Amino acid sequence: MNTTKPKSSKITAGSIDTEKVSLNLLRANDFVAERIREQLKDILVINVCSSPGSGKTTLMQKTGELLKDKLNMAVLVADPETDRDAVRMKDVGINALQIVTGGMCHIESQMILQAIDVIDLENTDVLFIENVGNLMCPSSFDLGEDFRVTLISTTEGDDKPSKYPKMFLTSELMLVSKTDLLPYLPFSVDAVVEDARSVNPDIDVLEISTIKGIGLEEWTNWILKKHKEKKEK
Ligand SMILES: Nc1nc2c(ncn2[C@@H]2O[C@H](COP(=O)(O)OP(=O)(O)OP(=O)(O)O)[C@@H](O)[C@H]2O)c(=O)[nH]1
Ligand SMILES: [Mg+2]
Repeated sequence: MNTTKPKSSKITAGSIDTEKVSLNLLRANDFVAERIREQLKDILVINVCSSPGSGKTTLMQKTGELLKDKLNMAVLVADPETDRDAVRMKDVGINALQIVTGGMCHIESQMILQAIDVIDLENTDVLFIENVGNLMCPSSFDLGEDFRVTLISTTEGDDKPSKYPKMFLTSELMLVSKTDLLPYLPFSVDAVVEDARSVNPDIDVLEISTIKGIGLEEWTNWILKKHKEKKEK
């Protein structure tokens, strides 16, 4: 049994500690997340979050291409409607399953529990969960992942981490995406990193441009290292 505190109980500055003063309404979600963690103990599970359109699916497509000779990957991808993202991934040969949330703004762990029964995980080393595009709601829901990775694209503005703190507080890695657009935008990488670290001093940061291939070696090395560490556990 994992004894570390669930991510749902991580609180941002100024918020109320529900553990002490009221019911933790996410306890059922945390319980299922723990079952997923036990079931997927041999697979590295990464929950990929961001605002809509920050480049999650494009990154998954490219990651599949870069890792295909090293690791078998699968993706569970959630959107409120359509199967467009799963189709995009399948088009490039990735084992992907679409979760349509029917308008819900996040994934809950019971959806993952159902999905892992359907997707073929027999030969999977790394399971990515592409969350619904949203910097708010997904942050409270533990999906049984080993790591949470949040993209922040240069088009979103460098002041976002403190405005949506729980997502950055509960993420192990922040990917500053679309850096190819930096010459055209009033966006400071230093400022966004400082803002994210004011919320979560431990957050790792990588700068990437998926379409220009910048920072992707560091990203795939990060995945390979985490996979190796999990295997050795
Ligand atoms: N300039 C630039 N555009 C990018 C990059 N990566 C993705 N895009 C573009 O950004 C747009 C959104 O990319 P997606 O990969 O669909 O983003 P997403 O986060 O999966 O979107 P949702 O699933 O709807 O939340 C597309 O038009 C991509 O081509 C990048 O590195 N640089
Ligand atoms: Mg997508």
